[in-house]
Amino acid sequence: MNNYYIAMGANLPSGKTSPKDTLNAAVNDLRQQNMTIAAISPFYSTPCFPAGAGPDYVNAAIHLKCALSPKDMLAHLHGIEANHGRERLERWGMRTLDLDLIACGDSILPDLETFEHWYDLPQEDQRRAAPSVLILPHPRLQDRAFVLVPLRDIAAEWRHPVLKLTVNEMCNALAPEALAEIVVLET
Ligand code: A4P
Ligand code: MG
Repeated sequence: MNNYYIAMGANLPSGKTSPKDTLNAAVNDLRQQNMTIAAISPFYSTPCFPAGAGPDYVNAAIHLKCALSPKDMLAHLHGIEANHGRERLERWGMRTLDLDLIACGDSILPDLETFEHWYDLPQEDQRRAAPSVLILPHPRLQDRAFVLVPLRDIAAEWRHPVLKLTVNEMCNALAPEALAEIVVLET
């Protein structure tokens, strides 16, 4: 059984469905497909990154247990994104639903060298280049308060297999201003 951590995000309505309701619907989709939801974080309102590039996001994190391989899991997540109106127009563009694989236990995929290439990618190239293979852990997770704060709720002690830091420690390494911008959504 694999332990998956998944980051969910949305900042555009899908038809008449709000980003928050799209996230709820995606959770239901996952629940129905023989996956065990071990934990789910609260939903958070987060400012769009890059700043000013669109409406605020709703973000959350989920811990799933299932037997699918990482590649099949990503394909499965892409299927759910497509069902909720996701179109891939531009990298880091606005979206009705984004489901990113953050980690699968302590797997490093496809190998340490490829992980390090994407991890070390200069900022100006990050926006232009998207990997064609699955990279795990997600190479930007340590930079992003909108990923780490929800992840801390469900996996504070998960340890990054390359950086050797826990989610708690990665959170504490972020600027306090960045953490303060991530606020729990009123339900
Ligand atoms: N890919 C490789 N590794 C992974 C992985 N671990 N998880 C490949 C998911 N996908 C992975 O992803 C591009 C390609 O990366 C895929 O074909 C996949 O095979 P994508 O989902 O098609 O494109 P994307 O969503 O634009 O890229 P990515 O990397 O998911 O974008 P980011 O970096 O997640 O940025 N601001 C706030 N506040 N909250 C957000 O959630 N999200 C983004 C998206 C921008 N700003 C945001 C948020
Ligand atoms: Mg994505």
